[in-house]
Amino acid sequence: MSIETPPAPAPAAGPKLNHIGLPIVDYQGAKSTLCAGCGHDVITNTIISALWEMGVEPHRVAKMSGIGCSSKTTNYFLNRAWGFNAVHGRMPAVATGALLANRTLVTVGVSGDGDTAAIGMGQFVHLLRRNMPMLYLVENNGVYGLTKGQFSPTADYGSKLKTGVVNDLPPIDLCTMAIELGCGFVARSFSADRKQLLQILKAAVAHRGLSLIDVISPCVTFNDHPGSTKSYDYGRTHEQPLHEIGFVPEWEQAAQEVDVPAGELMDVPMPNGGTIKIRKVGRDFDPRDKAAALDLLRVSSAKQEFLTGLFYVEPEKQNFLDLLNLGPAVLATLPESKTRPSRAALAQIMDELK
Ligand SMILES: Cc1ncc(C[n+]2csc(CCOP(=O)(O)OP(=O)(O)O)c2C)c(N)n1
Ligand code: SF4
Ligand SMILES: [Mg+2]
Repeated sequence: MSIETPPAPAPAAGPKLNHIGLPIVDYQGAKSTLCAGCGHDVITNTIISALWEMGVEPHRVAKMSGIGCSSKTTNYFLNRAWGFNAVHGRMPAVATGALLANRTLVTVGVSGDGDTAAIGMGQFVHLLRRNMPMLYLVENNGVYGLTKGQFSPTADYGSKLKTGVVNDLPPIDLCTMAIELGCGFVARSFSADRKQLLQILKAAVAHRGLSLIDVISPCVTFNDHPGSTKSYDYGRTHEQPLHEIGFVPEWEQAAQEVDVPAGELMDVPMPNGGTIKIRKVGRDFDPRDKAAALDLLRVSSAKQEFLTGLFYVEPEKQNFLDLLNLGPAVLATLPESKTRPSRAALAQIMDELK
């Protein structure tokens, strides 16, 4: 009698891993407590996808935020990262301190239009001017969602609250301001345009200076009605993508180059690796041209257009840490003997002051 060997069981199909060997679950966070349908939650999921696809190591990320529904976002991704939920509008100062102490952190800041453009404006402008190497994403719904839907400084002139109140003040355009103040990566997207947002996020993570992404993110509870210019309906019917955009990281570059038709794309190589690929949609626009970007935004905001895409990129721009000429040492890990003067040195200083 012959005994047949049973076939070996097929290996169990495990979860898909990114290029550093981690499943996407390692990039997830706590369960969201925001209103069902809030644009901010779509952005959270897109941030998770972008960081996973880029193979960012979760323990190297510092998540920074202020106060608002938007600022809660950082709790909903990357459970294994560092995080600091700052006072309303004060995230830039905290992020600056964290980056100075440890320049190796991948810093992801999430803020709101109120947190950034109202109470936090004084801090935000200096973050732009300093070109701090971090991602700064504004979840822009035109209202203070957490405090029940008052207009914020990014609300469009003439847009209406649910109560019928009309906004009679002009908006602050965060993208124009960012370009003017020296930010080297400036983009706008729409939370319902997940495909575009994902590519912009990946390129922003690859940028070695400050990346500002202004994402229109509808507040379904207070600003998603007819008369609002930050609603899902308004966004879907008015969004005008400037171009099609893609980001190809270094490790995918070789495969991608095979099927790209010559002459169709504009390539923007990034100094730390990877390439932004831009395909024109109608108009000729080069996001490396600062004057053209400012002109484009001036004309489009005067017409109250909802333009999305990468408006400006200056890949080689020096960031704050370059400008300070900080050496490679990570201050947070230096021994105390190197970071504080000795008792004798302090005593000598005191003697000199007598
Ligand atoms: C110092 C201080 N002032 C005011 C408030 C009240 N407050 C909390 S969140 C918020 C506005 C949040 O708006 P935004 O940043 O647009 O976030 P959203 O909730 O719309 O996502 C305000 C005014 C506060 N928490 N702290
Ligand atoms: S109030 Fe608005 S911004 Fe806040 S969670 Fe609800 S829908 Fe989102
Ligand atoms: Mg808001």
